[in-house]
Amino acid sequence: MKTFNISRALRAALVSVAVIGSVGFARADITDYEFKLVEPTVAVGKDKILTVQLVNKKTGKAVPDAVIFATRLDMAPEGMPEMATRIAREPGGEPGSYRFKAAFGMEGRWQLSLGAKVQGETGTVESKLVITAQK
Ligand SMILES: [Cu+2]
Repeated sequence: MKTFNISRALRAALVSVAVIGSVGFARADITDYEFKLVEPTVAVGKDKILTVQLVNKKTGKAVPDAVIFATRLDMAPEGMPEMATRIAREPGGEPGSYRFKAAFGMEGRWQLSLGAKVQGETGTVESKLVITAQK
C-alpha cells in the first residue's frame, strides 16, 4: 500500500513537470525577439552597409530565417521624420544577421524601423533602432 502511494505520487509529479514544461514552451512569445544594431555608428555617404542581429532575448541566441517585410530609415530622431532614405536588403552575413545598404546623406541620428516575421511564431517583431551617421 505504501509503495503504491509513492509510485502514484511520483507519477503525479512527473505529469506536473511535463505540463509545466509544455506551458513554458508554449509561452515563447513574439515579444521575446528583438533586433539589435551590430554597430551603433555608420559613416556618412552612399552605399553604406548596416547590420542588425535578430536575438531571442530568453536564450540570447541569434535567430536566422526571419522574413523582414518592412524597412524604413529616416531622421525622426533629429526632428526630420520626412527625411527618409532608400534602404535595401544586402545578401551575406552570418545566420541571424541581416544586412542592409543605404545612403546616409546627413550627419546625425537615423531611425531604422523594422517589421519581421519569425519562423514558428505568430505575430510580428517591430523594432526601431537609432544609428548615428558620422563624418
Ligand atoms: Cu536630416
